[in-house]
Amino acid sequence: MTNAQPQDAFRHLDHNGDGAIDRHDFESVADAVIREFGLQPDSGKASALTRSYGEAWQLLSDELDTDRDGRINSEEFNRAISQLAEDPRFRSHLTRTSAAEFDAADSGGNGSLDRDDFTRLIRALSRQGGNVNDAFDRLDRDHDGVVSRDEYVEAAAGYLSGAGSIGARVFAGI
Ligand SMILES: [Ca+2]
Ligand SMILES: [Ca+2]
Ligand SMILES: [Ca+2]
Repeated sequence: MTNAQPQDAFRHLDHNGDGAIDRHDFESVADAVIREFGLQPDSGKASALTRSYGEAWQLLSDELDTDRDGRINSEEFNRAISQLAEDPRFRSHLTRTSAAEFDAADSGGNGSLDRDDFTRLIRALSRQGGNVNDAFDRLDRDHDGVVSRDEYVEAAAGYLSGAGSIGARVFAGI
């Protein structure tokens, strides 16, 4: 399967916008989410988030940083991301990371995010100011005004795996 929007994915992962993906991008995303939801840095939710981002960076850099300079530039990313996105080990990493993001934003702990929680989460995850409302509406398929954990995790974890994925459709334009 081909990835229709590697540029979008690269843009999202390059959180500080310096033109490459490195460890600092993952640390700054974790910090942004932890700050946005007022989590204690040593809490279970914050630790799960920091740990899963750290593991995701490790795996990404092992597979994509071909010249081993500690940064994944867009050429390195585009060359191999579609193949990596189909790797079951990578997908299970993404699932854990997405679940940790969701749990950080689920302040009530009831397994659902309302529009406000979701908007705050996406704003923390992405420095882009895209259309979060549309993304929420596409995710909330039963129109009950909340996004469930399964809906979020399936879409977010599938985001990198190609044009036809729910994630690609949901997060397009953010
Ligand atoms: Ca960066
Ligand atoms: Ca590199
Ligand atoms: Ca719903």
